[in-house]
Amino acid sequence: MKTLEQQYQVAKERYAEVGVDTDKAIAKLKTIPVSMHCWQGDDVGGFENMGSDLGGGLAVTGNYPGKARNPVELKADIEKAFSLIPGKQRLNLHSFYVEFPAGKKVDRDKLRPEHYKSWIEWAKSLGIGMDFNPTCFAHPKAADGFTLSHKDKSIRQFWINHCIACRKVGAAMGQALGTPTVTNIWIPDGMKDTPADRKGPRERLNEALDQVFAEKINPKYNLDAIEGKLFGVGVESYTVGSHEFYLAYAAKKGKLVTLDAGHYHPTESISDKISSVLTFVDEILLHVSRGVRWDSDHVIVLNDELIAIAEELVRGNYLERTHIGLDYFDASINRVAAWVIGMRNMLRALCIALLEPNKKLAALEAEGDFTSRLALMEELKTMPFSAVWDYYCSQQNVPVGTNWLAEVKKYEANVL
Ligand code: RNT
Ligand code: ZN
Repeated sequence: MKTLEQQYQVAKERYAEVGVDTDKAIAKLKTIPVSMHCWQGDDVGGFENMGSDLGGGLAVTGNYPGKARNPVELKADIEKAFSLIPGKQRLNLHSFYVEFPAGKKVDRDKLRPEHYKSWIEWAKSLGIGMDFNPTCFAHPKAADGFTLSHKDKSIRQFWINHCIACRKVGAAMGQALGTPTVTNIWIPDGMKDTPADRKGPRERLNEALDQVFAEKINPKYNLDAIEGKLFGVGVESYTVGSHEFYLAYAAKKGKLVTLDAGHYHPTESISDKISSVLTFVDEILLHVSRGVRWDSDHVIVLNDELIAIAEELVRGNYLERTHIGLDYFDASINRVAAWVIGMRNMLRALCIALLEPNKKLAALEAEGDFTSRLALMEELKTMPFSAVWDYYCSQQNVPVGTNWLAEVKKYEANVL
């Protein structure tokens, strides 16, 4: 049996034949952070204990034992996952994972950076950046399904204030950690059945966003992203914050557009949207997810679409303008494993994309030699990228192959 190093050398030669430098690909891969979503760890529960349903068209299914019940458990689970993922990643936190000092609970419109002190210190100790999200669901004031576009001015104002508070928290995180926090706004607002007035809520949302973003924040600390959606369970007929709505808003007002892989018609893919959107906005946030028949938020697998997303980022030289985050929640399998599988798949897809001789492919295309382009693209699918990936994992001191699974099983038995 050849050692990993020997297998890597063979792969390196094969890739060199098609003009790809595997060392360079690995060096680049090391620099791409993926933001891991905290909410896979406890089924989008949060720590406020409001007793409110998740709502907002979000649904988590499964009852696998061992979900994190408090910040200590969640942090430990996240650290376990990180220890099995190569490279340095980020953590994406939702605001309702707040930690209040005993007896000092405040509502979401009054959140302050100090409420996230423990998360920030923890991230600092790990040397990672953080991203952030207002939580405009699972709250009594979101119970009727409307937030920033609510017809009641006082409820609308509550959510505006929540989003303003979250931008400030994001800025504090970004400043403390020395890397900008992307604060992403997603709201559930929409209708189950055909609305008579599509315009009113959208006009209110436009005005609300202007208020949310009124204060300028240094982009070194905080970046604002807005996430559209086609529909959700219970909001099948109309979503106020649609893709077009936010795309137009972001292009006009200089915000980041969030592309969630589950938020479009099932036959649409976000890989094709990246170059369109980045022609008009400076930066994007990705919520890499996997919808099965609907926006079901399955764990991402290494399928054609995931690879296509990574390829687009590499081919278009978009990595510096793209913040990659994951967004899924599966409660039917071990939650730490769900993170590890998805994160490793995202990174593996990036590894494959970095091993593509894209200059060569583009040259063939420019010459009009589509025959050779197809032939080479097909050949690439069975090139030995796994030897490069395994070698990278060993270099990063994380388990190679499925060896990480034994670690998770041990953790499940002893801790979860
Ligand atoms: C919902 C959006 C949103 C959420 C998270 C929890 O459809 O995708 O990003 O999944 O905020
Ligand atoms: Zn999302």
